[in-house]
Amino acid sequence: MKPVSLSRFLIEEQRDKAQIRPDLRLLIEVVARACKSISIAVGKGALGGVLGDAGATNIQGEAQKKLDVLSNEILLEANEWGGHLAAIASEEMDDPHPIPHRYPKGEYLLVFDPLDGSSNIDVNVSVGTIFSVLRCPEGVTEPTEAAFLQPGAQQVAAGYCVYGPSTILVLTLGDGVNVFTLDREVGSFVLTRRGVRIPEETSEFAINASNQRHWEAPVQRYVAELTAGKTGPRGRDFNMRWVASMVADVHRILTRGGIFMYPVDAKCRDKGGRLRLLYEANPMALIVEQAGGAATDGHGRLLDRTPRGLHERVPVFLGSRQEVERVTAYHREA
Ligand code: AFP
Repeated sequence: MKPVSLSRFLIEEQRDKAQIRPDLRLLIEVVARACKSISIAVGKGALGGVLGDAGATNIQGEAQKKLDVLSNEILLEANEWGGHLAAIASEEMDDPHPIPHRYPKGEYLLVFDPLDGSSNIDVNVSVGTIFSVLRCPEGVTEPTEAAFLQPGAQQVAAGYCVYGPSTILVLTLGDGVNVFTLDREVGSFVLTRRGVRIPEETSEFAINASNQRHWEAPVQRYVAELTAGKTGPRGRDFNMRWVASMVADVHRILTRGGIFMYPVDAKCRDKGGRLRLLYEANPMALIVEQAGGAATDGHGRLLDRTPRGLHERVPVFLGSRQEVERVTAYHREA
């Protein structure tokens, strides 16, 4: 069968299924093109002169890598002229980025983590871009932070691009999850997996086990049962993976199942968690749910939370439905 390009897929979603509007199709194509540029920059490694620290810190108090700043600029420059956005927000910027007055505005808000997992760049481990699309509230012509503070269930689209052995774009428009692989020779994303489903059951979990002493009781209980293996209450052995790049960990789970956990721990309790709700947890939660998985903050559905700030952090439990439901039940019992 002839390969289906991202452009053709989006046109069919728009024309045949009326699933998306022309402006959203344009937005997704522009973001995908920006991800291609980021993939090229990341792929150059030391030869591109963009490894190492940028010498600045972001609002999260994290040292910015040169590629964090470059990726952010690539996404801003690609998206500000198109006329499909009312504003842009990013992990790397304290406040929303207004669309310059010389360009028309559109009905969507774009929020992203331009380069997630950036502590892995200098050691050549997969990193990625995570993005989320919301509608700008009716009548809001100069969107401020408040315009972005919508529950994740309001997202009209979400996706990530993982820069690994191959560059893979994973996308949901609210009607399932589809996977596109970058054909570097042609320079276009090609549909390589349609209608992804996460296995309900899994024997693989992902957590930063070095924080074990800081975990709350439900997480202590849940992980202890997994590591007890065949002779323990779960009656089978489990395996562990932790890439420390959410995009890579989530992509593995989307591909073969698993549960990803970043609970509140003593180190990040005062901030409410480690991962950011708007541009890490929410887009990943929508993708995981659209693929038949589940995503909670330990107590309730992540997509139901109303964000209290652009950079709000939350606990994250997502992946194979049976496991997420189990660890969430343990929180409720506690
Ligand atoms: P960086 O972008 O600062 O590397 O953080 C990556 C991340 O936000 C997420 O991608 C990982 O799952 C998580 O942090 C890793 O956290 P630990 O470094 O505490 O394991």
